[in-house]
Amino acid sequence: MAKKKRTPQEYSADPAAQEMLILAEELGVGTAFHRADEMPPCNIGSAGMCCKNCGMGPCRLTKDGLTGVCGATIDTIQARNLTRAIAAGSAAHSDHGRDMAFTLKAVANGQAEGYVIRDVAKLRTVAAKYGIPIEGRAPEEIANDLADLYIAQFGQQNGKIAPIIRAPKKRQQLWEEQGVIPRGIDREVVEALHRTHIGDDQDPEHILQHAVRTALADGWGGSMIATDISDILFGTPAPILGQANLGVLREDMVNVVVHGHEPTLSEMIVAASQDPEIIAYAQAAGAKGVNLSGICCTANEILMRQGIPAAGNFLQQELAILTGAVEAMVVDVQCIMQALVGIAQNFHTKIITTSPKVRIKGALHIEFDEHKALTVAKEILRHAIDNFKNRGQTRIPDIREKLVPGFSHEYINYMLGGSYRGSFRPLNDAIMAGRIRGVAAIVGCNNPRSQQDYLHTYVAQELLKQDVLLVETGCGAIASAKLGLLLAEAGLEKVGPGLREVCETVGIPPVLHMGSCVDNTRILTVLTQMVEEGGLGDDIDQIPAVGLAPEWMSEKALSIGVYCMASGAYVIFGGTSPVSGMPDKVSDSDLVSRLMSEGWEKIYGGKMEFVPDPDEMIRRTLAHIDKKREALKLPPYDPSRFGKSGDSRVLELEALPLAERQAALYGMSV
Ligand code: SF4
Ligand code: MSK
Repeated sequence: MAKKKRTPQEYSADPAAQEMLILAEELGVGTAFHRADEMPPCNIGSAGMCCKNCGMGPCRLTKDGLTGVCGATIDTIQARNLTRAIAAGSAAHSDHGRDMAFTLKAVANGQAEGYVIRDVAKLRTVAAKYGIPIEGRAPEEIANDLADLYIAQFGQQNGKIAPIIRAPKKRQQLWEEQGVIPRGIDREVVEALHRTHIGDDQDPEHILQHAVRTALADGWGGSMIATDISDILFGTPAPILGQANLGVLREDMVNVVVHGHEPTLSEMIVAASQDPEIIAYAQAAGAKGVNLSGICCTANEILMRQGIPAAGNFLQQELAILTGAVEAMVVDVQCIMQALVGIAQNFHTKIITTSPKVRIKGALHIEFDEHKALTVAKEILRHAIDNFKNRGQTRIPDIREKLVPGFSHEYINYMLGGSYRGSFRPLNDAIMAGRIRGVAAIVGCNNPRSQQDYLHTYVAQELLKQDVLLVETGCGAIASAKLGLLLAEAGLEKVGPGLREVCETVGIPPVLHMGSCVDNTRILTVLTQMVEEGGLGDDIDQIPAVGLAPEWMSEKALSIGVYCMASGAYVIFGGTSPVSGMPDKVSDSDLVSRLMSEGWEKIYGGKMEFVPDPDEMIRRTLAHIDKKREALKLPPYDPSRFGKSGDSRVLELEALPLAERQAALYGMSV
């Protein structure tokens, strides 16, 4: 059968990406989109029906009743495969958190060149949560104690990881009863690998219980640590104007694109790019200066805090190089395609790896060391500037969109209540009144098996019409940014009447960009604070809220999905289920899927489902929100009650003659 090849418009919903994909075809250069067409997924592996955990296999369980050579059933194999993926995702996020903790330790001891503690207030708030003394102590002393506490969470053997105390009390009690509170972050990841080795844990339900504990070690452990320390060192985000899409690249400047996940090096590159010595070096090379932009979650980190533009999300890493205008793509960890080196060979772009954990054959390696970060950052920029003279023909799409990112949970609290009485009360009240029907978090990756950005933005736009407030992170947030949904004035055209009133009153976009993938922990904090505020039940599972990852692809996404589920959220993934089993479901092969939906819902109040159709995702999201509203005895959603205040009411009144306006305002007769 001939392979189906899609058009650039079918590959991506983003016109800038389409332009680059047309160019790729003209130049005969392949990208992930093309490779996805040429490499159809293995339908045995993608459904979780293959085990290669030992040398007696791989065993492919394609028929009813088949077992592996060791006797493992399909349910056991699917539970093991899923748990291994979650362990990898949890490890990736958590190892990022560990590196941040070591950086904090170095900063506290004056051993990290160029770094300072930018958010002392957050340092004190976080330290106080754990009983670290703060009064009368220098920030460095507090930071040293917090770094020690956080470093200890990784190797801790018994007890509970410290950040667990930040979850709602009732949730902590439930986790305690279920035996899923992580003892130590590394311990849960190691045990996940141990349990899924040949001849260990064979009971799917028991294996999945440990998958939950491993994912919680990510969400309420490694990721939360990463977010806390990034804010302490680089500043807690607050709204700032930014730009997104490939049109942020500049003809007249040296373009350096930072890609990956960790903010430690990229923040230093931001500082170095503004150094007069570097600007002069760039000018001597014939450029106006260094233009920095980001891809993936490194983009989100520096966009949230510094307003540095985002060149795009995951599937734009290769397309940025196709512009011919990128002097250097500087990568750290996670979501970096090996194909970058091959595609860069068609242009002058240098791929520079920087993490001691990541090398790619053919890339230039300049190792990052937080003890001399500014020196390393300047060295990288000099390489990029030296490469400017090698630039050939360029084709930068003239497409970019403004956005306002920077909605940390601290800022949301502040914007709703003000600096002296920060509070989630107005948000809870708006949900209780029905102005906001519910909240949805749209997070996660792009996947070239579906049209880039389409699922993210279609689901987002439909939910906005239904008065659902959106919070977004990762590549999903960049997809919405490219469409202008992260701007108050652009986004408000497209939202329901009640949500529109709230956004106009508070002055926010209807889609709040909350950061990178590790920053999904900010969403956990928002949900916890909504519970603590009162009126929406006493645990996260009672809040009318849903999490969606419409275009997921990474193992980290699976870990995020499971820790959100275990925290009480209904989580919907798009694309293919890694545990779908036999297509006709004639046997027990959907046991794992059922355990993850009905089974987990009975235990945790949250569930996780894979739903490929976007309209069905929306239907299930709204049904869940309405079910939770009903359980809380809130008024049923009725958009006709709203839209009579806010800007629309002001405009309506302004159009009236004075006497009629006064009558309407003060209840006087005309
Ligand atoms: Fe096959 Fe069992 Fe080995 Fe897996 S662990 S490859 S099912 S024999
Ligand atoms: S970068 S994990 S593609 S969100 Fe965090 Fe984007 Fe997914 Fe990577």
